[in-house]
Amino acid sequence: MPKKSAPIPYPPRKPAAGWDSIQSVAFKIWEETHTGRGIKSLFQLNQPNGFDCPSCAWPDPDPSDVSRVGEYCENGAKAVAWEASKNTIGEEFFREHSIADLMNKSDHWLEKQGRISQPFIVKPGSNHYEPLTWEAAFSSISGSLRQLEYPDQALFYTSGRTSNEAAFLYQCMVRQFGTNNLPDCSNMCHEASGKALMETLGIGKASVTIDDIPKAEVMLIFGQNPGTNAPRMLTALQKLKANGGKIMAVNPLPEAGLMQFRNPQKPWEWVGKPTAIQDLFLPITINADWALLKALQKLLLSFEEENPGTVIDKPFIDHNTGGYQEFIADLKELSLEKLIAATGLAQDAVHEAAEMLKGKRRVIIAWAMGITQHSNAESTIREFVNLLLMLGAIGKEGAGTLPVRGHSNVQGDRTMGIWEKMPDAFLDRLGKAFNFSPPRTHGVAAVDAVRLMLSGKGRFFFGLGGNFALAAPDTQKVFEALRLCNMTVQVSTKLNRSHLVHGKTGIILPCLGRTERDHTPNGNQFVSTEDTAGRVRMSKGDLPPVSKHLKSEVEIICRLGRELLGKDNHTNWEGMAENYDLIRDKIQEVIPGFEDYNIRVRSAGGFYLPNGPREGKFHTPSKKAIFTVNPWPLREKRSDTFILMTIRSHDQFNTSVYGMDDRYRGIRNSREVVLIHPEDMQKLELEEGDSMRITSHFKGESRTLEGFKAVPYDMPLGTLAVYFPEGNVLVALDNQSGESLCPSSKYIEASAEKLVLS
Ligand SMILES: Nc1nc2c(c(=O)[nH]1)N[C@H]1C(S)=C(S)[C@@H](COP(=O)(O)OP(=O)(O)OC[C@H]3O[C@@H](n4cnc5c(=O)[nH]c(N)nc54)[C@H](O)[C@@H]3O)O[C@H]1N2
Ligand SMILES: Nc1nc2c(c(=O)[nH]1)N[C@H]1C(S)=C(S)[C@@H](COP(=O)(O)OP(=O)(O)OC[C@H]3O[C@@H](n4cnc5c(=O)[nH]c(N)nc54)[C@H](O)[C@@H]3O)O[C@H]1N2
Ligand SMILES: [Mo]
Repeated sequence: MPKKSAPIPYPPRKPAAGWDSIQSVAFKIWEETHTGRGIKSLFQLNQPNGFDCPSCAWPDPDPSDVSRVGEYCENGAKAVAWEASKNTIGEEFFREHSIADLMNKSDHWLEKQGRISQPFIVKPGSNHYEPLTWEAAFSSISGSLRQLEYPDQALFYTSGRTSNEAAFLYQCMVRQFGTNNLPDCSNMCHEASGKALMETLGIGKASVTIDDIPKAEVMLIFGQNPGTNAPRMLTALQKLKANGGKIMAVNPLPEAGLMQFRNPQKPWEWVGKPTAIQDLFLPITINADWALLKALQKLLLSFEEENPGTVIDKPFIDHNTGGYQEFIADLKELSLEKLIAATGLAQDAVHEAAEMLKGKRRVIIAWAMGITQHSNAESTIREFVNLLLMLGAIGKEGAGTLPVRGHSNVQGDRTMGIWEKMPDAFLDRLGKAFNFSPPRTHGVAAVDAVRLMLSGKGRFFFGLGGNFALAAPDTQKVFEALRLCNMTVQVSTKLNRSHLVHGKTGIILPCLGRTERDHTPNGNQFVSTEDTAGRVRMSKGDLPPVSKHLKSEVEIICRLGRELLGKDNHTNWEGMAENYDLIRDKIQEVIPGFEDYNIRVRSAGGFYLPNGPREGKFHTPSKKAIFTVNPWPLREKRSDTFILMTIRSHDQFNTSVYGMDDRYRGIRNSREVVLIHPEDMQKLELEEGDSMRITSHFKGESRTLEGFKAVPYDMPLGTLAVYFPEGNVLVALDNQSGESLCPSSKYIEASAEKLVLS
């Protein structure tokens, strides 16, 4: 049972998935596609020979386990329907709507207009997009790039929907142009996980596969809302429960998806009693997870001292790890009372959590943005590793790390070299395979990209997917930064804010989506992606493209590569644009683990990339897993302020807003809300629905959001939540982790008051 200060009748909590979600999907598909374009594609979704779901990065089951009616969830289905829309944006649309007019429309309205059907340009001084040919687009973009004084004035952003093939060619083109400025959405997402895991375990990825989950005795889920953001994970959790495993959820909010679940693939579960997913819910204070982990470690150590040899896996530690003595010495210095007080949790609840772990070896820790989007995220993640290592819970079935990735191919993009600081070994092999000398100076990550543009040194911005203007922190500064560029280019499927906040010249290049057929003179092509568990699989769209003027991301990059790098450039851009096997041959040459890529990617279910910790091997400099000492990292705040987090609703995929409801949280018809505890409402003399003013504070600067309505919510005292991306206006650019540079989108110190309208 949640330990909380007062019972709260509101809002109603709904079981995740089940009949409601089936109705909701049916509605979206009808609304978006009219003719069943979306329904046809649902049957192809995550099938071994279909396309990879464009929504989250949750792994597919093995081919033998895949449901024949489609391996999908409500939110995957919404993402497909959203992309498979029959509506298009053409010349008339931009003639009718000026950019200033479109700036007044909501983000939902913009994307709702349908797919962009041809390239468009807004010329210096103009307020309207107008059509341009692909030839003119490539020549204008390469002209602008060639005019730069040096290559590091250009920024090449990537969002995580980009395929392996497109991402690999993109970084190859960018590095041949001469820069490592390859910021990506991962910089604002799981960057801290990659860093902390690489240091301690030798690989920045999950150590478990989907098959490990049902085998775990205990699964801890920190700072994640799987019911909304990785719904197919609930099916795996249901299997774990059926096997007698226990689930502990650590989250300031009681998220419905973890409270109750009905499997959308099993109609017989749509009625009747839903499965309770979590066994223990710990409603932690925002960002106090580090303190909880230290408290659990201390309690486990005391259990071990009472019954030596039953809790801590000494043989595992002696054989496989380094740094244990220093870790224990530091742990003993900490005060249990002080740690528990910092968590905001009841003492009993923390003891219950420790009891749940006592004597267990098969333990998995999963986490997402509630952990990574903090200035001290890396310390928390290193404590996950410390806890797992104490129990010997790594490198065996049913045990290990599970950072749950966001975008469907964000992990693959990084494997392909989308990183501002790829190691020298990768650059050496890339240079050899393409006969050039890659630049060695590190590039900039997302937040530094904004700083570079603001300083006037970043003059050109290229976005391969995504919506940088709204996804990056400090909306006003990002807008300012993009507007300072000579040119901004966006490769996109749908209209978004980043098209309206443009450089002196702005260009939109419309591309094929995952669901669509990618036909070249060499026949239909497929691409590939890597999921959260490191499995690579093919993705082949089947729908006819919504417009004949669309190009694949691969072709766009190849055409630009040729135009930019000139006729004498040795890369076979033309060949690779028509035959993606040639790209995969090059990937195989450059990146370890892709041996026989073209053969293995064609096998049902694809193949797993090598993963050291999964096999009990740690590729750190000492070849051991590393215990770390992480000094008290929690921030102090003023007693009269709140800590605010920015979260996702059930009706959005990042900045793509499908609708105004957040069904599982019982919120309807509006995203302009502030979730707040009823006692805090009383203190501020707020009634439900009153307008609020939120002022965030960071290093003497303040930022304001006005007019959002108060919604009483079951959450810890002193915390607030607003939705991302609306809340980004409150996130200071400098409010970021010093290690991975990830913005602290879940920790915004803010004051709140009732907005009195005069
Ligand atoms: N349908 C859908 N699916 C998605 C996305 C989407 O927008 N829509 N986005 C995709 C992407 S890119 C990503 S990265 C993932 C994001 O998936 P999530 O990480 O689940 O997304 P968020 O809504 O950001 O939620 C974070 C959770 O962390 C909790 N939280 C906040 N602060 C803290 C804290 O300090 N400690 C703890 N323990 N918990 C905290 C919040 O209450 C919330 O439940 O989902 C992916 N999948
Ligand atoms: N305050 C706050 N800020 C955050 C977060 C948060 O929780 N709070 N989360 C962060 C996280 S985890 C992430 S991952 C980032 C997300 O940042 P991004 O990845 O930049 O944003 P998205 O909203 O996913 O991008 C949506 C756009 O992508 C385009 N698109 C969709 N499909 C395709 C495709 O197949 N190809 C191409 N080329 N384009 C396509 C469409 O035009 C659509 O409008 O935001 C980050 N920002
Ligand atoms: Mo993400």
